[in-house]
Amino acid sequence: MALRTRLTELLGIEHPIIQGGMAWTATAELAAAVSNAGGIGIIGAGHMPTGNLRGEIRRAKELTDKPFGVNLMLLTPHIDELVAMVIEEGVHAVTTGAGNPAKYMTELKAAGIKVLTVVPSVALAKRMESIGADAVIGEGMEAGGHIGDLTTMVLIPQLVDAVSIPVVAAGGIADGRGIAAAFALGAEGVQVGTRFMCAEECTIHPDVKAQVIKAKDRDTVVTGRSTGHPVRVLKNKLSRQIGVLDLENKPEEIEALGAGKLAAAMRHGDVTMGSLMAGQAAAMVCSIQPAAEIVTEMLTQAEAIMSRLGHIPSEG
Ligand code: TUI
Repeated sequence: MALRTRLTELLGIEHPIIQGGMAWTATAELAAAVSNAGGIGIIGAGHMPTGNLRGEIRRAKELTDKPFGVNLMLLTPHIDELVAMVIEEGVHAVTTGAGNPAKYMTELKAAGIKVLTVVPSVALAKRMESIGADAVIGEGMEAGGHIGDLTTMVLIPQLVDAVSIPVVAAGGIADGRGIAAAFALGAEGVQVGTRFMCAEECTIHPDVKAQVIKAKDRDTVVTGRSTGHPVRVLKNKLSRQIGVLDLENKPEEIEALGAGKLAAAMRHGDVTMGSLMAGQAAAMVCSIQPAAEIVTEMLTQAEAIMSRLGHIPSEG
């Protein structure tokens, strides 16, 4: 059985699973592995310099013939240059995060790139639909990294009611139960981040993968609210220090303390003073597996649940 939706149609993919474009985490290797497994892999640009991202895109092209995409993190200062380069290189899809991509929509669409924007609210979803987004990814606050303030359970049905373009659910989805739940809410696909951190092909430091696997239900915390950019991370010494600065309302000190800390964790394995961005679903990640196995396992479980519930989405 195949879960075919307007999202699989839009992206030309087999399964309605988008791999979250996590900065310093979702490299060409992970993206290509997810695309080869029939979902769509997304390279996370984060604050990456233009030349590095170009290199990642070219490597992904060598590793897969399937559609893949790039996540553009709109807070990065050289975003204009990144957009121009992504258009020049040509990718199938762009997901955007941490801001409003209105400025870039026309040029991305004109280049034939599918644009899926992460939205934390109904208002932004409507605006994105009105300027031509191909789909919206509703991300609940269960997610890791930079988050909005609504939960997935509450955000997704409201988005489905508010827009006509496909809605993808993100935040807290790490197994087939999450996929089935997202479909029950009206989503036509899911975005999965944290579980793919523990894919074999994910190039983050093994000590970070170990922290994700070890995590229990209450092991993440939202820090940096006073900066206006709240971020969910696994609790550690850094998150405790930022928590104190948050209480003291010292956003500049938080920005200074946080600088470079995502790379420190993901690349160098600093699990004490690095920024361990991960979602609440870390508690549901139990092992390191090949990306293809993660995709198959999630889909098999989702399909079993959906047929048990008597809801089998029709083909096409
Ligand atoms: O972007 C993410 N997650 C991220 S980005 C990131 S790198 C970073 N590091 C430190 C501080 C900030 C970012 C780590 N994780 N997820 C998608 C997402 N987008 N979540 C929330 C939003 C969002 C928020 C506001 C999207 C649009 C938005 O619009 C505001 C507006 O301008 O209307």
